[in-house]
Amino acid sequence: MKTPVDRFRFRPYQRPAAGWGALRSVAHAWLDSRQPFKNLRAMLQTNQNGGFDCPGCAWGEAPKEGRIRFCENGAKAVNWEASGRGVDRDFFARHSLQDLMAQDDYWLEYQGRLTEPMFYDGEGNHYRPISWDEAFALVAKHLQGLDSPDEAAFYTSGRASNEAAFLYQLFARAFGTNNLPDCSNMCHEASGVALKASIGTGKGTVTYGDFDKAEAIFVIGQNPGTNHPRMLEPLSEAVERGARVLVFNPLRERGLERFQAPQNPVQMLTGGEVPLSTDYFRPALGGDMAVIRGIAKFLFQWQDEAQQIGETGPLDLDFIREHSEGFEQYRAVVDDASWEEILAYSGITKDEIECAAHVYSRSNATIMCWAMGVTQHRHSVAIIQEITNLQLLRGQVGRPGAGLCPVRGHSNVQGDRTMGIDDNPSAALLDALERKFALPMPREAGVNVVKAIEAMLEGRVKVFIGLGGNFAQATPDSARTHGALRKCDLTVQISTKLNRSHLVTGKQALILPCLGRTDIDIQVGGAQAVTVEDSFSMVHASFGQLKPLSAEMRSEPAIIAGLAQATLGEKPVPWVKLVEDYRLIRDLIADVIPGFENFNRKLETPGGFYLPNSAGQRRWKTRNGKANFVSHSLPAPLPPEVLEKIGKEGARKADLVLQTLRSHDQYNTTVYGLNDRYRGVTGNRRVLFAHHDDIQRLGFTDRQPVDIVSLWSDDVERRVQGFTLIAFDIPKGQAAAYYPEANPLVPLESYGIGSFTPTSKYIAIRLEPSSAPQRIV
Ligand SMILES: Nc1nc2c(c(=O)[nH]1)N[C@H]1C(S)=C(S)[C@@H](COP(=O)(O)OP(=O)(O)OC[C@H]3O[C@@H](n4cnc5c(=O)[nH]c(N)nc54)[C@H](O)[C@@H]3O)O[C@H]1N2
Ligand SMILES: Nc1nc2c(c(=O)[nH]1)N[C@H]1C(S)=C(S)[C@@H](COP(=O)(O)OP(=O)(O)OC[C@H]3O[C@@H](n4cnc5c(=O)[nH]c(N)nc54)[C@H](O)[C@@H]3O)O[C@H]1N2
Ligand SMILES: [Mo]
Repeated sequence: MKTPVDRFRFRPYQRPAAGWGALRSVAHAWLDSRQPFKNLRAMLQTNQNGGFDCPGCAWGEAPKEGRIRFCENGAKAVNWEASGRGVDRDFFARHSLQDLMAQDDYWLEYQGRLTEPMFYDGEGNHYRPISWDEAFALVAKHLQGLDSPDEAAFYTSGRASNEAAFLYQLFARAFGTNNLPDCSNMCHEASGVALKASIGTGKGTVTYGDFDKAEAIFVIGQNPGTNHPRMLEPLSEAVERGARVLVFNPLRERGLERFQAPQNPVQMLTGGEVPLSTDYFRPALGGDMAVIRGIAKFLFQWQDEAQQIGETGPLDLDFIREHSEGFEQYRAVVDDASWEEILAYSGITKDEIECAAHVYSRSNATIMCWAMGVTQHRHSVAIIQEITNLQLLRGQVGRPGAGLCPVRGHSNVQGDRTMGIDDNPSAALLDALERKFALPMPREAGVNVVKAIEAMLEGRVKVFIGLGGNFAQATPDSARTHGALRKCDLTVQISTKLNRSHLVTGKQALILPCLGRTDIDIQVGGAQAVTVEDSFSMVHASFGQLKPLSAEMRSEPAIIAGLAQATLGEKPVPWVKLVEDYRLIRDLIADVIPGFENFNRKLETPGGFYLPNSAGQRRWKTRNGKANFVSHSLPAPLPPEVLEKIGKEGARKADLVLQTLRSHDQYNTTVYGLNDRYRGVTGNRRVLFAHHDDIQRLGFTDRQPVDIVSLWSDDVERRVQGFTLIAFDIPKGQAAAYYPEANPLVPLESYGIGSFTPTSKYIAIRLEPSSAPQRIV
């Protein structure tokens, strides 16, 4: 089946974000789903009480009634999931694993929903059908045959519901391991690590309502126009009411500049548009910490000046005295950092930093938001703690309209962590599980994503189970990761759609097709709801609306229960019985997870309930009971491993530093199409954005196909071939390419200090003339 593809074109985009372009794209997604009318009815139930939670991003919704609550990319996510196309036994009989491997990621998912369990037995080249009971028995046999429970890894992608996640972690731990790597390890892990040490919670401290009250909003390293389009409304409303919205992003992202609200008929018909930001700063990759330190330097300077003339300065000294620790030390590291250093690393000018510092020092309610531009660096934990330090200087945590806001990715990634999907769980969680289930829990930390890949490579992990996601493509260093998966005895993927993780198999492999968020989920006890938690810690129910494409699909909780029962019997819970009515699972959650007492009753409140945030109430659950200024010295941009490589090979330096990012037509490794509307690209994802002067300096020309090679101290060659250069409005020295096409370039060992998150936004590269067979573009 062919995928619809436009011809390659690059033409800078002039129109506002959203607007008619978004409506056209929604219409296309509907029509291409093969069941437009069914899906239209379902769409109107997106994010409504009694409807389903959008399977797109984790942004929350305003508690306002009667509005359409989906965006262009939410509509794409829904229509993609609710496809009328199916992948069944005939499909796998027609296509060998090799055939499928030769297809791109777009083609694979485009084939439609997985409709029946399939088994690859290691012989031949085809998956063949298998019954659910046989599949469960096969997994049980493999798990029971391991020398240690730590030879299995249980991966989770952030779409899994709270109910599925809770059962899954209980299964892994009752089996005997904390090997629970998850997509969060590649995403907001650094936010959790940094914030826990600084303010005693791994979550953001703001609620949706705070956006209405903020006087300034910082948007750092985030592209909401594509990845959190429902955030454009509060941003544009903030600008309209006179708040300052400061953007820090090396790229001029259209979704951070101008907006036309599709829900606003006047704007749509008159061509009206509103700004999304008031100030736009374009830092160096990884330069945000230097920017923030520069702002802090100005604040200290102004504080001193104010005190000399007996006035109050910008610092909130009462807050600092009453609530914090580490202030003096922080002041010392800021004093120590020279302006030369700050300006060299930040990539913006002193005047720009002063401008941001002025806005910040005058705003009495500042929210700081960030996403992958901040979390996917070697020094992400330090950057986030620097952002936190700045907020503490003015007491901007735990007051209305202010706070820290890591904007999460997958729609339930935050909930999954709350439910205990954590390779490094707290003692409190393990104690609570032990109390409730009268079963000793494994106490040793398990493997995260990077460590799981290392363990597979070394033969220490032999069985891989994926609850959703696309481990083979989402992870770094693709060639090595694929090798790691292939070394496993068994790989099991619980999935909605075909992807490369089904093709890069262990010696044996299973595909277990599951229901998605949009599907009606009928169990013995009737139609079931699941629950999710958004970025603002609101927990609410989600009801599927559409009849599943095949009766052979099972819900995620039912699949996990089947696997667990086959492996463990009824230890420590009657797994299969629990799935008859998910309220039984929620009763267990209520007894184990803080904040979920009376879970089933609380869910009856329209809009769900809020999980209180200790830091948001100025209670600091840190080791010393205080909010901590955590001091780091400014990190040099290039990591030692890259410097070592450059040193080894003489004078030639890294040509550019590359970030990998999302196009407007993808959901992580799910590619909806080959266009990136706001960046002006049509029909091609294998492109490399670079500055015109850099392209010339390096001896290439615009539109020339090139190979990209990344630099690291080991002798592994990491190369991707045949990327088309595009002269783009990007700071000199930087380059950008799409994820997952560029993932082979990210060295497995290049990860964040303390977070183990691959440095997907900072890869030193060199360019070479293309070695790929020439393609006409
Ligand atoms: N439609 C859609 N929605 C999604 C997703 C999707 O793929 N598609 N993915 C979901 C997931 S899992 C996540 S985690 C989020 C991701 O949401 P984002 O974090 O917005 O995703 P990215 O495309 O990785 O964008 C990173 C942005 O950071 C900027 N950036 C890169 N490096 C730096 C830096 O060093 N400093 C600064 N200041 N900026 C930098 C880039 O220019 C880019 O604008 O979105 C979620 N929502
Ligand atoms: N280079 C680079 N790499 C990155 C990133 C980057 O910015 N750059 N971003 C990282 C980030 S932030 C993240 S979160 C990870 C994402 O990593 P993952 O979460 O592992 O990947 P996804 O692409 O979201 O997974 C898509 C697959 O999930 C399955 N799926 C979809 N819906 C459901 C469902 O409801 N249930 C189940 N069981 N399966 C479902 C489908 O089969 C689909 O093919 O990637 C990371 N990798
Ligand atoms: Mo993410």
